[in-house]
Amino acid sequence: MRAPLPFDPHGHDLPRLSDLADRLAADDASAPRDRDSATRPVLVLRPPMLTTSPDDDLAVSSRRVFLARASTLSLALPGIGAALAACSPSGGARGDSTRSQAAGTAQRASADTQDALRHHNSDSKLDTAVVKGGRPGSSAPAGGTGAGSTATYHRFDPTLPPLAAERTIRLNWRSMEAPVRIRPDTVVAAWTFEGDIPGPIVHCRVGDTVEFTLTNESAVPHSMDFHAAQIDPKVAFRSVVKGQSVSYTFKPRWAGAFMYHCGTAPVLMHIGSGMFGALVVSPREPLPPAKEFVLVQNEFYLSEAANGVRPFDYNKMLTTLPDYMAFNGRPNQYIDQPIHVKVGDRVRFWIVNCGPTHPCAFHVVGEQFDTMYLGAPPGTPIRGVQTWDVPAGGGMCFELMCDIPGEFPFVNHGFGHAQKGAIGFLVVEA
Ligand SMILES: [Cu+2]
Repeated sequence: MRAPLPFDPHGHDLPRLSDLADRLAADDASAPRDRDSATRPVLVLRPPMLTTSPDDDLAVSSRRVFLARASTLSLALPGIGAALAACSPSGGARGDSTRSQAAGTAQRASADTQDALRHHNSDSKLDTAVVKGGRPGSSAPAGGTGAGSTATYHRFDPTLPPLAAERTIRLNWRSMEAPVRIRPDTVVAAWTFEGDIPGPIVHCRVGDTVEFTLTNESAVPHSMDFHAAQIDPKVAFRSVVKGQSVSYTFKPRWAGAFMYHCGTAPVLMHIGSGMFGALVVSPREPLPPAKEFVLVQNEFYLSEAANGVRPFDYNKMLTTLPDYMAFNGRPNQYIDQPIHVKVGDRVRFWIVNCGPTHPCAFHVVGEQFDTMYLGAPPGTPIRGVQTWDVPAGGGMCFELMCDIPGEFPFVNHGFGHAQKGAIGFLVVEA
C-alpha cells in the first residue's frame, strides 16, 4: 500500500493511477458520447448562456482522458498519479457551494456581456469590436460556420524557426476567421492571425527591424499588439475594419520570448478566440547551441457545437473556467506526438503564456532547469530551477541538459491545467 502523502488532508491511502484509470474506463461505459465519435469520452455541453458550472463535467471528462492516456505512462508518472489522485474530487466533495458560486459567476458574466453591448461605442478605440457581424458573446460568424469538416488536424511544430540572414523581417499578415481542429474530434470557430492557433512563430535578433502589416479580412475589427515593440499603441495598435490595413515598424530592444495579440476590445474575447502568438528575440551574441522549442500556452472556452464547429464563449471566458488548456493550440498534442531530442542535447524552451487569464507553472518532470531567464538572456541567469510561473502576457526562457535517456513530461504544474491539456513529452533518445 502506498503511504499517505503529506498533503493528503484525510490521511487516506491514495489509489494508484492505474486503478483510477481502470475505474474511469468503467465509468465511461455510461458516459455521454460525442456525436462524432462513439469511442472518445467527451464533455457534456451547456448552452452558451451558462446557468450552472461546466466545470464538474469538464473535470470528470478531462480527467478520464488524461488518466486513460497517463495509465500507459504510470511508470513514468508516479508523482503525477499521486498528485492527480490527491487533487481529484472524491464523490461530490466539491459540493454545491462550488456549483452555486460558479453559477452566480456565470450569471454575472452574462450580465457583464449585456453591459458591454449596451456601452458599445464604435468610435472608441477601446470598444471597437463587441462582435459586430456575429452572435453577441460568441466567435461564430453571423452566417454560421459549417466549414468544420474541412479543417484537418495537424501537430503544431514547436521548433523555433531559424534566424533569417536578413536583418529586416517583413510580415504581411491577415486577420481572418477560420475553423481550426484543436483535437481530432473538436473544431473551433477561431479568430486568427494567418488561419491557425497560435499565429506564426517569429524569430529575430535584438536590433533587427520588424516591418509589420496587418490586413483585416474579417467582419470584426482587429489589431496587433507586439509586446516586443516600444511604440505609441494608440497609433500602431489601432483597430482596422474589414478590407483595411495597419502598418508599423519596430526594433526589439530586448531578447526574450514575447507575446503578440489582437488588442481590440474586448481584448479578452479577441485573445480568447485565438488571436495570439509568439515572437522570440535572440540576443545579439548567440546563446550556447541548443535544440530550441517554443511553447505557447492558452486556454479554450467553448460553447456548444453548431454544424460541427464550437464557437468561443465570452461568458465562459469571464468565468475563467476553461474547457481545455494547450501548448501550441492543441490540448495534449505532445503527449500523442512528443518532442524528440538526444542525450547530450541542451534544450531551450521559450515559453509564452497567452492566457488570456491563467499562469503557466512550467516544469519538466524528472529534470531541473540548470539555467532560466526571467528577463532577457543572457543577462542574470537563475540556476537550478524546478518550476517557474510564466504569467499571462509573459514569456521566459528555460534551459536543461539532457544527460540521460527517457520520457520527461513537461507540464503546467498547476495540475488542473495540465489535466485540461497543458502537458507533453520530451523524449530523450540514447
Ligand atoms: Cu481581434
